[in-house]
Amino acid sequence: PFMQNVISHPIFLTGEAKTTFIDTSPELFKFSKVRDRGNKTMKYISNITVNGFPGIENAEKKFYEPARKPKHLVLLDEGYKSAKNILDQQGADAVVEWVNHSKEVLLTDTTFRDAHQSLLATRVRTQDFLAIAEETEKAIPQLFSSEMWGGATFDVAYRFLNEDPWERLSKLREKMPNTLLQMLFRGSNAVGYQNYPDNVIEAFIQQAAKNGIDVFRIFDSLNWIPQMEKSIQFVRDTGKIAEAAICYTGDINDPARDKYTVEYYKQMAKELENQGAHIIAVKDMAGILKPQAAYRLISELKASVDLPIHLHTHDTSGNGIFTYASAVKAGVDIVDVAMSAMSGATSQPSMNSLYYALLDAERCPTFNIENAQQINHYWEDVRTRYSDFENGVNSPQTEVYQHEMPGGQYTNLQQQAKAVGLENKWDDVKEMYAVVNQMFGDIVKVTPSSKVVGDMALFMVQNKLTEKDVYEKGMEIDFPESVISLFMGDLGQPTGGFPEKLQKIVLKGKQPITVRPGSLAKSVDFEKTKKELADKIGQEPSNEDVLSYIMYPEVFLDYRNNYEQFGDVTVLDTVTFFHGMRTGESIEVQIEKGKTLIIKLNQIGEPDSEGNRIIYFDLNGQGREVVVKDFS
Ligand code: 3PY
Ligand code: ZN
Repeated sequence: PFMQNVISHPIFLTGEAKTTFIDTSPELFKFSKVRDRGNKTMKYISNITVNGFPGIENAEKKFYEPARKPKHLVLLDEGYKSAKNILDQQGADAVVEWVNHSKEVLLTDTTFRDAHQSLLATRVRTQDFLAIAEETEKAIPQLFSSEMWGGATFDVAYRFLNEDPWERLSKLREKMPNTLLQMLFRGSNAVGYQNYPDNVIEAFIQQAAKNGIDVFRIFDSLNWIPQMEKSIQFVRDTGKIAEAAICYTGDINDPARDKYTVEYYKQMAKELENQGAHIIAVKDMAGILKPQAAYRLISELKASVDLPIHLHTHDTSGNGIFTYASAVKAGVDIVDVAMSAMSGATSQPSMNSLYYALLDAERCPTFNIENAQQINHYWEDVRTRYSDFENGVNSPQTEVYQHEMPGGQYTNLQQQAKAVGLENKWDDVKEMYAVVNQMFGDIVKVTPSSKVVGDMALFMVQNKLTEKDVYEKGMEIDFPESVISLFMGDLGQPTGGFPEKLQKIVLKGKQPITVRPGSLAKSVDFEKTKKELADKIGQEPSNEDVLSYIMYPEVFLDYRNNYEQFGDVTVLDTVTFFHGMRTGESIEVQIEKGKTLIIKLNQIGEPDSEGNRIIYFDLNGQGREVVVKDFS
């Protein structure tokens, strides 16, 4: 095909083709580029078809009807001014004012982030968001924001979905120009599991703001404000909205849990207000804020600070709507909900249910419920494609009040347990999680501190260790790296300090730090890192690439490596992405506007003595063969 391109090229035909002709006529390579992409895509499909997708059963690919899309939406006038329009035209303070003056409760839709992080191990792909993004914005323009980035979505995108999270951001930004896009930011831990130098935090926030994030929900995994201050300031510097979160732990109405009292939360809210937060979030990441406690906490916070209060919960216990209704009565300004089909259980409460729970009440949110129900049809259908990642929590689990595990961690820890062969010991792991929390001194449990508690619980169950064993034989035990790091002070300081006895056992003579880890961390030299990365990937990286590489060096390089091998797999439909193809099946893959590959899988050959199979395809009608190693 290349030679055909050459001899039919107009320059070649005039006889003017010189030795530079090939170099200066990139169109000659157009054909081979498409073919190259086709080969890479078929290589990916072959591998998944033969070996399955990591972490899920390699079962028969199921048939699905296309996901239903909204049939008719009732649209608002063109002139409607959304929260995003206010931010862009009048700035962050004007948005705060607007929220403060809104009589009804406002909503953040978490469907694109926390909902699938909490229900489907964060595995929902960009393609499935993009297909409904525009309609969602049109259907419910009254939303305060859409939480669609941050938390675990960042590294899961690279690690498991072969996707660039920055691309997800820019594509959603394009599709939702009138919606505030919100991210979950782990303070000094950014979107990772460890502390990063201040200049990395600053650069990350600047880049995220530039690429489209409007609201940064900033939290610290130990509620240690020194770990949040810089992030709040960096967000303020970009002109975007700094929402500072208080992570809710314990039970304010239980006198036995005297570490995290109403006073504690009020104090924290006031400090965050003084630090320059625009909004205070109460982040009930596990869903343990009970309805009566919610009424009390929100009432007290509203009386203590002038800022809007944004409540986040998970519906694990089944009490989410009741908690929100109580909070709404107490004056909460914004609450986090998800599309019904992506709500409930370890996810957020349902937007649609909340609407009806508050109907005819003074502060019922204003939006078109039929529109929301139509958008929900789409999610009912899309969720079925991710059934392999369901966490099995199909009914309310009040034991969350005992183990206090964050909804966003539930599926991840479950996967971690499965990976070390403990899937049948899941109940033991949950129980041990509560034991470890008390051993650690009753700490705030949210990423990354929750991951440390989870690692320790898994470690103890795996090694059949009791709490007593740890105190008695701890000096001979090599604890997980994350546990040592926590007790070293690498994630900051917990309320009331570390339990000294356990700290000594874990650290075995090492000296912990008590200052902010970022004050000791050396600044990253971005230019140098850029060069180092350029050497590794053989091309000039973007600033986004450099930030990702700093946070996840191996994950990022693996992603690049996969990209080299398989090309852009985000263009594959979700079922093919996870399950490959059936023999005889044809699929269409749009690799770019106007360029579609038609791929037919004809036959899967028998493995040779080395386990290699030949997979026979037609690519746009021409026979192709791909060799793939069968690892079974
Ligand atoms: C995350 O940090 O990923 C969380 O969802 C915390 O709740
Ligand atoms: Zn959450």
